[in-house]
Amino acid sequence: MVEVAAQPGPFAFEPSRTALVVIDMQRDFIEPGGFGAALGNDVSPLRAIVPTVRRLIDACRGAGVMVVHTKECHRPDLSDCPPAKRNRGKPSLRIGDPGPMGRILIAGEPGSDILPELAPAAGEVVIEKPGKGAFYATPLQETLQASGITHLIFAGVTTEVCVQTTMREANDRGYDCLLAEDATESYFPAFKRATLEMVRAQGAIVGWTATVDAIAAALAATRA
Ligand code: TIU
Repeated sequence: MVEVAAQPGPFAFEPSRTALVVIDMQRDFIEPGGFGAALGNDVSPLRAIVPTVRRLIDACRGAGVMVVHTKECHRPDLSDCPPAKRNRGKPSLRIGDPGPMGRILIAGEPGSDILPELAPAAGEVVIEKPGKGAFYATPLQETLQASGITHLIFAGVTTEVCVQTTMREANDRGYDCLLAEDATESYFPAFKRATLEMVRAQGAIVGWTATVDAIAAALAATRA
């Protein structure tokens, strides 16, 4: 068993029954000209977490923790993009429109790619998801069950949208969840702060939070 110094208390897990879920570290959310920028956001704060996410991925790989990557994207014919999603708000480019990194949020386009620094390793699961939550309309639950996974560690973007939605979905499916505080980011600093607090409030109503240093130290201790 590994025990991480977390909030609101220690988070204990068996590495072989745990998966790291890296949410949507895609060019479309982190680089100019993608979906995040089209929504009117300054995307630059998100890039700052890339080395920390990388450190967490490496720590998990080294300890035998399964690594799963997700990508928010839609089929080229938009058959999995509800008009309510595509027509929401007043973005400069809508889902499916051509942009500088190809069509916005479309599977197979350069913008939908995971950042090269965080590229999935051979054999790692990549889940393409049409929604904010990674369990909705995807094979994630079956994939985790087939590997005997009971605990999940979360990283990625954005904290209060796709990360939090997926953590809540995971809770209802019976997983214990840990959010890596400095390996997640939001376009809105106040929303990130609030999400970390609401996740761990009420005795970890959604889950635990811990730093990547704390998670990596706990994983390294098991290998020593
Ligand atoms: N807009 C925003 O904050 N997020 C998303 O649209 N998707 C994810 O969080 N991945």
